[in-house]
Amino acid sequence: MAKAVESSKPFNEGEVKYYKSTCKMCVNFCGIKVKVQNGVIRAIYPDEKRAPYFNWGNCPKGVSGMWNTYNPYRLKRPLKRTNPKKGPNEDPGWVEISWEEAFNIVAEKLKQIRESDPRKLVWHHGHGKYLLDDEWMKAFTAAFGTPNMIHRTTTCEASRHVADEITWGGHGALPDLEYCNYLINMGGNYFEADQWARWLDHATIEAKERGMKLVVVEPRLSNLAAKADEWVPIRPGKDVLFLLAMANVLISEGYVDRDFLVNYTNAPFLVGEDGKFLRDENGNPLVWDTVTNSAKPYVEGVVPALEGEYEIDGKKYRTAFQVFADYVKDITPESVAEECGVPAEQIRRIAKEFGENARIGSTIVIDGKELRYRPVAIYTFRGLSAKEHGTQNWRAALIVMQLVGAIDAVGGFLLHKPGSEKYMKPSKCEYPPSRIDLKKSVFLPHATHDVAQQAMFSMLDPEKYGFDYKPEMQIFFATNRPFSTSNAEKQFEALAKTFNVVIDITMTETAWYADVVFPDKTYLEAFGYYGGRWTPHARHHTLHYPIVNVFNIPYQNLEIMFELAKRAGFYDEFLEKINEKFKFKNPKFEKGKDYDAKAAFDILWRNKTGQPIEQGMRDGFYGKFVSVEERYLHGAEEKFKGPNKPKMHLYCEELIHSAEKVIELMNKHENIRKVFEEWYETENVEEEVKIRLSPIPRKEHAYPTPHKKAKDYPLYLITFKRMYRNQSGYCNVNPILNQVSHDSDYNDVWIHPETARKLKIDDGDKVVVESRVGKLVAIARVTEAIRPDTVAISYHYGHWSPGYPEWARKGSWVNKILEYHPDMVSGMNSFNDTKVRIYKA
Ligand SMILES: Nc1nc2c(c(=O)[nH]1)N[C@H]1C(S)=C(S)[C@@H](COP(=O)(O)OP(=O)(O)OC[C@H]3O[C@@H](n4cnc5c(=O)[nH]c(N)nc54)[C@H](O)[C@@H]3O)O[C@H]1N2
Ligand SMILES: Nc1nc2c(c(=O)[nH]1)N[C@H]1C(S)=C(S)[C@@H](COP(=O)(O)OP(=O)(O)OC[C@H]3O[C@@H](n4cnc5c(=O)[nH]c(N)nc54)[C@H](O)[C@@H]3O)O[C@H]1N2
Ligand code: SF4
Ligand SMILES: [Mo]
Repeated sequence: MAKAVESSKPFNEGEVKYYKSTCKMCVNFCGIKVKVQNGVIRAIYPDEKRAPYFNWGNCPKGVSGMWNTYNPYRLKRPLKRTNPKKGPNEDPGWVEISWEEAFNIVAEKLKQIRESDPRKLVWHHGHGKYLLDDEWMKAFTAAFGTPNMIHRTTTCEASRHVADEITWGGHGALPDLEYCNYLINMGGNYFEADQWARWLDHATIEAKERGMKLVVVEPRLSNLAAKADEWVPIRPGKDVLFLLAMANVLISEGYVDRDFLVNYTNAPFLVGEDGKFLRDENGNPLVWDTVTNSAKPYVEGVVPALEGEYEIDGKKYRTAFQVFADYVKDITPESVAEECGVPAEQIRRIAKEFGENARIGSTIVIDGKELRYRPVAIYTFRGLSAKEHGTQNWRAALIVMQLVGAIDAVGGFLLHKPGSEKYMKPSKCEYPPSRIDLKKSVFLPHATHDVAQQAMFSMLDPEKYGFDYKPEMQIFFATNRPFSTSNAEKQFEALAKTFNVVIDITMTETAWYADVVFPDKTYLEAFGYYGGRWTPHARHHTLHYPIVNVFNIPYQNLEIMFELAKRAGFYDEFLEKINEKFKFKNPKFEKGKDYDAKAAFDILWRNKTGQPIEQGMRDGFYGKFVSVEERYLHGAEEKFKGPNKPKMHLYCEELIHSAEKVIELMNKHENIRKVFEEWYETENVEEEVKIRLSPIPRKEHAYPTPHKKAKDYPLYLITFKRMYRNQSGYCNVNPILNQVSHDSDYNDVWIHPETARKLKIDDGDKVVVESRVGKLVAIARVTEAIRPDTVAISYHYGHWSPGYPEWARKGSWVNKILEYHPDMVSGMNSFNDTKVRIYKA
């Protein structure tokens, strides 16, 4: 192991020092206090100074994070492949090379590609975004000249973001837990995962102690569901039916915030029979003015009608609200109960409780300001979004919250930076696609986030998607991408065809396919920045910096990028792009000058916080609390309220325009239709496009492709994360986390006792779980914490890279049996839609 350990004095002698820093074992960016003695990290504690901003404690990953840094299986020196053949069973024939040689090999390749066609470089990062902030990578790829920089968002939660963006022009929102009285959580798994977990955990418990009711709607009894007042074990994928039925009850029982819908949303806009808005000659959408009884733009003096049908120039128009109300009129709780697997009375009661608790019309005075008070919210993370119809699922929840006016009200659902109209327009439906991930192309028209899983599929057959180029080189920075997607084995085939560079801390499966591997420093050894997690009451920036350097690694990630840019001849362009992307004002990067990580992060920290880097290295963060004004009056209130303002989208008309464009292009280019036929296993593609790009969520969105097509596979498969593991890599080589959480060669598969009995499976039996794309072995865990028609297997396990020690290669790789049917709106990868059968191994 490390020299530092061998030469250290006895464990508890010597001066003790504490360093305030930021944990990057996951994406919560918690405050930590690192205890160092004799130059060795002895313990990690939560930082009490960070508690008012975010985390009160740390999770098991956080407190054992040093075991990842003091890990003998880390990458320590650059490696070069000597066997050109790539495969899971091919020995790469690694040889250790000098940093000098590694930089030169990679820079040479970069130079070649930049001269021939820079688009042939594809850059991927995952956790790398959060180690550094992705503007650095955007600058690197822009300076190089490739459009192909791909973050992981569609393998994460992109459809939730896109639903937010097309509805309110921004993404990221939180329940206002300090005031909320009724929270419905639809599969947000924040006692095991989630990106805001270390705030949501204590904020939820405090809210519950204050009397908030918590209802968890989820097929699996998550750790959060176990703490809820009510667990509603819904059938996977049917949440959209539950939500539409809630809307039915809210409307029929009169729990409708008419003032909110008229003044903040496009609910009063007039919709024609083609589904499009009636507009004036300037393109302004029209409402029915009840003062003059005529169609007008919503300007001063106009009082729009919320509901109704109107005849204008011989044509019929209904308000958008009326279109939605008519659609859900027959979607009663009784009509969806069986499909949801939830009794009608329960759906009806929850809807009424939600409506009642919303206190429509009420206000509250805080700090002398009278504010809208609607203390109800719906929350999710990947529960509603990690699916083929993820965007429409979350749209349904956003509509329910609009109906009762809970958006941006005290106790309701608080938006983060709403109102960007660029998101609320029809897509340009680019064809041929410029980016290898098909982002914003005709295939995935509203994919405003990077389509992580698609790049490999595109590379396997570029002509199919209309590309006129074929990538030749891929760089992976802190991501084990192909391992974490659907149909994961297939993903690796594309990796065998390109020149690959991996910057990581362990020999991941992706690294196993590399030509050159660069070791990286960990978050306890390197500088790193990320804008911290906002909460309703605070904002903060987070920093980490070198505390130790266990293997004396000379460069960290950003420095590797600087070095490559220098040697490949685009260093000055890189620096210029950094200034541009970050919008640096003072200080800025200067052309021709050398920067190490400290100097670079000093520039960043000063621009972000106005403080020198020494402040960040003392506190690990820089934060401020927000005023009541900022918290409640700068969001929806400022952007959408009243006449002459853009409106929040109850009705996403833009999707109809996008659908028209998709169909037009599809009729010109046969290959587009072919791709849709393959993705969605249908010949009626036109109808399918219209349903997927529908302006309001529909019943059809409860039926992802495998639910319709995998007839011989009776059980729903869902996946989830575990508290002791992070993502696809590096907790498996943390001996504490590995042993504590998992000492079996296989994952558990959760099976309900009734199902187990029928299948003659006992607790602890070895079983085969088989889908249409693959099978795996798992251990039956017979439990009432799952629905009888559903089984659940966790992510994170089943590593097979021979670069990991044997004990780190345990568990079952669930991703290899997940089917791939992307969400047409957002490009989201499908994680929770697969159907399986199970039998004894
Ligand atoms: N079945 C199933 N699949 C899932 C999920 C699920 O819940 N179920 N979750 C999905 C989600 S939400 C996501 S975001 C994706 C994530 O999937 P990935 O893209 O695979 O995960 P990342 O977090 O991006 O990458 C983690 C990588 O960063 C490396 N790393 C860690 N620290 C450092 C460092 O300091 N420097 C460098 N260079 N490397 C470092 C790790 O070793 C590891 O290889 O997986 C998705 N896949
Ligand atoms: N410990 C740990 N924490 C992490 C991470 C990690 O890897 N490990 N990763 C981080 C990242 S990148 C992310 S994106 C977040 C993800 O955080 P979450 O989204 O909160 O966690 P997941 O476990 O991915 O969420 C899937 C949840 O959806 C439920 N679910 C599945 N199908 C359905 C359905 O049809 N309906 C409903 N209602 N629920 C369903 C599952 O039971 C599961 O609890 O976690 C972050 N935090
Ligand atoms: S929740 Fe994430 S950031 Fe916080 S301590 Fe745990 S691993 Fe670290
Ligand atoms: Mo994620």
